[in-house]
Amino acid sequence: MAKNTLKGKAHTSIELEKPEEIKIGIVQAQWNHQITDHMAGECKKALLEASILEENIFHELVPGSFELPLGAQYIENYREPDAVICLGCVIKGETDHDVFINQGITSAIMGLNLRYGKPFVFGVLTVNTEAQALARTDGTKENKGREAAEAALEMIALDRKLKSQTKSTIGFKPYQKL
Ligand code: RBF
Repeated sequence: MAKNTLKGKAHTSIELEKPEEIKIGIVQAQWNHQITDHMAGECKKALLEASILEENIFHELVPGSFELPLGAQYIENYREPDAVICLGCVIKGETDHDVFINQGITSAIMGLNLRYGKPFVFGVLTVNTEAQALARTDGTKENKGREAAEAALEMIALDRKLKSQTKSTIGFKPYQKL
């Protein structure tokens, strides 16, 4: 059950049946890899703790965050995962590059969610400084990679729950995956 917290996401315990059947993609940007390595490490750890099998985790690297949506789509096309987690870190510089990259990847990742009807998790830090990025990934208080893994599992659980509650109907399909 969800527990209320003042800031951030309420804690939810996720119970997944047959975790050995779940396949998850992780696509990681290599830009700012000191940060994204941490995120990917914690993300993978969280998946393994949830009993996802190591061989069912497809971890791939792309050059930068701009490449995350296409990398995620490749994993979708060639591995047919239940969810893909996109991990990146865009740090503000002297110019507005961060704004353009962030806008592009946010809407592209949202588009993948709706196109494929499955979770493509937005695990991209959009920060002003490296210190802000480290504070969100060092693991002492929070790690956005771990949170991204939890979001993927939560959405898979929601999909399974609603599917199990949906009666098959004649002549009408309320929802159909591509
Ligand atoms: N990629 C990131 O993941 N994080 C960044 O902070 C970042 N900064 C960039 C700044 C500039 C000026 C440019 C041109 C690219 C940057 N990239 C960054 C790389 C980008 O996501 C992509 O890999 C490249 O633009 C190649 O398409």
